[in-house]
Amino acid sequence: MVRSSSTIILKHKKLNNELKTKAKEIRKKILNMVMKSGGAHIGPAYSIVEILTALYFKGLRIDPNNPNWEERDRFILSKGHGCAALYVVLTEKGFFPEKELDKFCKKEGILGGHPERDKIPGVEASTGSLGHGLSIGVGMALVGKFDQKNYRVFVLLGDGECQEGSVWEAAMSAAQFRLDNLIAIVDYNKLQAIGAIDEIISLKPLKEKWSSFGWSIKEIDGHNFGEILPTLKLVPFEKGKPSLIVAHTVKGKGVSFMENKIIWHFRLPNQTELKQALEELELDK
Ligand SMILES: Cc1ncc(C[n+]2csc(CCOP(=O)(O)OP(=O)(O)O)c2C)c(N)n1
Repeated sequence: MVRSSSTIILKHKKLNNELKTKAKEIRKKILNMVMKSGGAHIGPAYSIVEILTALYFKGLRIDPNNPNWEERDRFILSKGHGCAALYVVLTEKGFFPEKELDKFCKKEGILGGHPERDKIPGVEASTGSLGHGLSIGVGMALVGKFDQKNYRVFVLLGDGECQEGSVWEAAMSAAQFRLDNLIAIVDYNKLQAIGAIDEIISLKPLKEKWSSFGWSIKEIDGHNFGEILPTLKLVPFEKGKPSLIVAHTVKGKGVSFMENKIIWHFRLPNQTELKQALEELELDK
């Protein structure tokens, strides 16, 4: 008995370490990709690397060889400006060749500054105009219920994005329709494009707001695989209710001078900063 529980702990440790290594690789590839194109949004992408890594490598039921498989789980990146992270994760999973990353934001490529559903294998919804992903997710989840399918719909939202009224309309309908096949994740990094959420329109108390809208909630550290993976395993948190994961994150996570600095919402590093960032991403942190 003791041996079997220590074997399980070791297995979890090994998996978490593998995913940490994967996340580090993904951050490096994001940086190299945006440097080639001159298009940025590094901070918003770095904030969601662990969430996407956990979803795509351990959470979602998907088949990269059959991206339109009817039974697949659906994932919507509602904060479409964080797409650099999604693109790298999709290539790592084999949805399209890695060389596409070299054409990010170029007219000869498929990867635009915001994700487009009809161009990119694995992208379920075109996003970028904030506030729409959850409504699209409600529609997909509703169809799943009507058609008696077992797929789940995951929607990743920005915290600033939650200031949009349409998010709350979608949240109300999801509860009304008892969509326990819908899981929203809020990337709660406390910063939006031009400042701190609390100084612009605070979301507090975030958990209580969603809960009063009829959702079942769990709160986690959105960079810790030891918390993300077990939480994903628990969905739906309650039968008959949509689930919300409030993921506490850091904008620009992984590079010290980018972390929590609003300027890295848009900025591209100069050569000295690039070198430092890549060096830091090599370190075991
Ligand atoms: C409807 C709409 N309004 C404004 C924008 C411009 N915009 C792009 S990113 C962003 C900030 C979003 O903040 P948040 O949701 O907190 O995401 P984060 O930057 O932290 O990833 C804004 C306002 C947009 N894309 N869509």
